[in-house]
Amino acid sequence: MADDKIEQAYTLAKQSYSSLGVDTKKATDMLSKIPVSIHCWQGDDVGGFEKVGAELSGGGIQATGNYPGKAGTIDELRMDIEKTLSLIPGKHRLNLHACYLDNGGKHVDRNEIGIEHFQSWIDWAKENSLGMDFNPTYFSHPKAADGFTLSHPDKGIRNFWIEHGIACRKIGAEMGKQLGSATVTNVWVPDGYKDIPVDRKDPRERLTNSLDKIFSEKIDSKVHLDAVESKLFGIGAESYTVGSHEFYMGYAVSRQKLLCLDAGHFHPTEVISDKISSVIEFLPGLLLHVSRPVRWDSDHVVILNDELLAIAQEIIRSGKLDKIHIGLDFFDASINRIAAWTIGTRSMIKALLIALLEPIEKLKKIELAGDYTQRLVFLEELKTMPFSAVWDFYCKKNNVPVGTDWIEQVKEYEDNILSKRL
Ligand code: RNT
Ligand code: ZN
Repeated sequence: MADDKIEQAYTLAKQSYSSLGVDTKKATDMLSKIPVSIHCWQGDDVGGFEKVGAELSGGGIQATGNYPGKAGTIDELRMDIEKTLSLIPGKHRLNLHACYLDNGGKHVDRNEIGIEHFQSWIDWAKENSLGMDFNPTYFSHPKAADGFTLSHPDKGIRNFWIEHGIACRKIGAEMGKQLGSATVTNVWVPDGYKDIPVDRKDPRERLTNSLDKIFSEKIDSKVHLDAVESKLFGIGAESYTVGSHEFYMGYAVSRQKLLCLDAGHFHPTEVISDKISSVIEFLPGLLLHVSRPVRWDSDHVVILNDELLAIAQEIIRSGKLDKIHIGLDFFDASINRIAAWTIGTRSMIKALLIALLEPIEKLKKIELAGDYTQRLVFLEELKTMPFSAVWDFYCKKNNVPVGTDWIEQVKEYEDNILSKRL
């Protein structure tokens, strides 16, 4: 789109918003300060770089599709992320899984990882002005093959995974320290039963004990934050998940950990947008795994749908931005992976912008006055306000492509680079 058209459209939009009492400049200034934690695992279908036997992700999560060109090495993944970042406005974060370690070609087991295996990621993140978040990897491993990790009945296996958790916190803390911004290290375990269990209690007790051991060392919250992620079910764990929502609600509140709400980890009609304000008062913070479930925890690419907008509105309207960490969690292997990242991340940022462009105080006043007729009028009207002109202007100002212009660049990258990968 021509530059002057973008400016003209923005000037008109600015006036429309101003008549509602909304300052577009203030909104975009705020937007530029909200980082989105971009997950590394969209780039290679949750494969990682351990290369033990190149197992699939397992643990009840599954990337489907075989679009060519997935990153097969750390260099390729970094290159793909750099390309993606060049198409996304603002400064963001990289969310890395432990299985993406840089082991220099020598196998290192999960309980033996150290900062040395992630130093090249930290250096790279620094060069790219990225903060980093981290995740222990409790899947794709022989010791996770029977579906249990931290709640495993075998003490030896449990200890192995506890050691992994402890190692990951140390790594996360060092990341946060070096990058000058607290790393959120998020624990998700796939533990559960395919069929109806007899004992639902003992595995939960074991999980509690394992987590307590992992978290026993106190780490400065300026460099590191712990999060725990619940789930409803997984493939092969349909009947019982040890780390259910209620389990982690209780755990996070009692231990004052961040609770991670993944949009795909609840019953199909349940939404995380309504949970944000329900839990935030009782927690030191929240981590969101913004995802898109389609009939199940399918991890489709995030798009600008009603729930994404509702999530963004809750983040902004609640005024709790400082306590909410926004992470993405999707992995679609059936489309170009750089496009997947770009679509999902741009949609997240766009949703935040739309939420920032609401006359929140005015809407709250109308609601408090009991004028639900006007409330509905305004909420309906806001849906067709010219936010796209503000978005285009924001992209241009941040030197990233406007509109669909970015797809040409992705095509070119696919032709020159992705298509040549084995
Ligand atoms: C799995 C969880 C978890 C993973 C990542 C890869 O259901 O959502 O967050 O997607 O750790
Ligand atoms: Zn998740």
